[in-house]
Amino acid sequence: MADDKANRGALVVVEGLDRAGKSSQCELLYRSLLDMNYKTKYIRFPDRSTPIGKQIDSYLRGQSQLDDHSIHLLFSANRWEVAQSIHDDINKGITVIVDRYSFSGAVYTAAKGNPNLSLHWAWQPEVGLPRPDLCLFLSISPEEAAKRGGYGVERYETDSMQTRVRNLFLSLLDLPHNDEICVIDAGRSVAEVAQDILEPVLECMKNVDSIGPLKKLGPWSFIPIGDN
Ligand code: FDM
Ligand code: MG
Repeated sequence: MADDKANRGALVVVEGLDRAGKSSQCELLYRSLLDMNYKTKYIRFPDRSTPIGKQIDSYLRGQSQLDDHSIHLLFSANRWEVAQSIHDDINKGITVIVDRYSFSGAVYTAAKGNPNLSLHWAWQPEVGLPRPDLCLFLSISPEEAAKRGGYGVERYETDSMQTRVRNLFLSLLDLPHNDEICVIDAGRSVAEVAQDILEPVLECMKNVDSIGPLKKLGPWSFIPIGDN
C-alpha cells in the first residue's frame, strides 16, 4: 500500500528497442501504481506537444530536414525543458515513469552512421539531467520484434537503422554498468513482463529515501564512454 510518509518519488525510465512494448508497459505500470494509491505521473520523450517537440515531430515525419547535430540537441532540449518539473514532482513525492530518455537519445543519434556523431558526443548534452533511480531495459530479440509487425512511416523506422540501434543498445548492455539498470526479457506475454517490471519498481520506490535526493546524470552514468 502507498505510504504517505514517503518523502520523494522515484524516477523510473523505460528504455528499449522499437516494438519492445515500452508504451504499453509504461501505461500498465502507471495504472498499477495508481491503483495502489501511489502518486504517479507518466511522461514520454519526445514530448511532441511543446514547440521543440513539434519541430521534432515534423522531422520524424519527414516534413522537415535538420542537421544531425541540430535534431540531436533538440531531442536533448526537449528533455531539458521538463527537467525542472521532473525534479519538482519527485520532490513532491510523485513517482515519474518515463517512456524513453537519454539512452534513446544517445543511441539513435550514434546509430545514424555519421562519423561526427559518436556515442561520446551524443551523451554530452544529457549530463546534468535528472538521473533515473531505475532504468528498465526492455530487451527483445530481432526475431520477436519482427513478429510484432512492420515499421511505420517515421524516420528511423527502417531495417538498417533498427539493426544499428539494436546493436548499439546491446553493446551497452554488454558493458559493466550501474546497479540501476534492470534488463527485462520483453519477449514474453504482456502480463509476465508487467509483473517483472512491477517488482523492481516497487523495490526502488521503497528505497529512494535511503538513496537520498534525486541525482544528476554524469558523463559516466550508464555509458562507460570510449572514444568512438
Ligand atoms: N528518439 C527518441 C531519438 O532519436 N532521440 C531521442 O532522444 C528520443 C527520446 O525518436 F525512433 C527517436 C526514437 C524513435 C523516435 O520515438 C520516436 P517514439 O517513442 O517512437 O515516439
Ligand atoms: Mg516509434
